[in-house]
Amino acid sequence: MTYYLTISGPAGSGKSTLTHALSEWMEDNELDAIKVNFDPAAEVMPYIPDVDVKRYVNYHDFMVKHGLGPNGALTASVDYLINYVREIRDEIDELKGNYALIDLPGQLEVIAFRQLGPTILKELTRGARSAMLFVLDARLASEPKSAFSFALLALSTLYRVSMPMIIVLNKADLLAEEGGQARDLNSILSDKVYLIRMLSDEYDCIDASTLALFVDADVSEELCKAIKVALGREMVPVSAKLGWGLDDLYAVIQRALIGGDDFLTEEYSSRV
Ligand SMILES: Nc1nc2c(ncn2[C@@H]2O[C@H](COP(=O)(O)OP(=O)(O)O)[C@@H](O)[C@H]2O)c(=O)[nH]1
Ligand SMILES: [Mg+2]
Repeated sequence: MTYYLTISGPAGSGKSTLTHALSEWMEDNELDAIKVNFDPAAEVMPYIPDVDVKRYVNYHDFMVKHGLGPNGALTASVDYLINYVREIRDEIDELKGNYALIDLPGQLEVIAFRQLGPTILKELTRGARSAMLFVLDARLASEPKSAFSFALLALSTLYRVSMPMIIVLNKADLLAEEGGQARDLNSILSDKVYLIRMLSDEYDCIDASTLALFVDADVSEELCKAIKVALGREMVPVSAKLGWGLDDLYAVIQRALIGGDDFLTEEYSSRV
């Protein structure tokens, strides 16, 4: 049984870098990771995909033959994948990996704001245990306004896809002190990253109202409360670039998929 991890988040947050880093971490821990490029427009990737949707759709064709701009062509080519989702799933299943890492397109609206994106993901992961890693740039999440908009993006994605979501705060290296280490990333970041602070139990949403983020201070406070309830889950700081925090991320993935701390997956592992 292959577990599916779909990797989503705003453009440039580090989805592809994380796909690469997590697959290497898994391989080092004797788990087979299948890397799936699910972005028809991806040109350079930090890894060699085992399965690549570019085999099924040609993004440039959509621009040239249909006269679409870059965004329109991406949306159209992802929608078009609905015709091939079975084949893609078969391709992944044939590789019999422990995990399939699905590196989703940078344009979040394809998944979060459209109909077909979530349908495709549902078809792709049908019957398999799956979770979504929602990758955010920790440095951007340090600023209250961006933290609110990230939280709302995560929420609108969560409402679209029916799978557990793990928020990954990437690029922790940019916030760690000079010479900082992977150890204790949480404590390094919890002061600096507003999104972590805001979702912590200690944070009183009345503080959000004093930041006057929205037109009405009460709206900021109520929204903060609602976000805490809806999104109040573990967030994992990592650096995909330096490989920090991946052990912790894997433990959270295990809890989301299996509900336990068991290190190994059920089948296919080269260890069992
Ligand atoms: N400093 C730092 N840069 C990162 C990290 N992860 C990704 N990046 C950089 O962020 C940029 C976007 O990364 P990419 O993986 O292509 O993002 P994607 O669009 O979400 O797939 C690249 O220049 C990466 O090298 C990280 O953990 N730390
Ligand atoms: Mg990418």
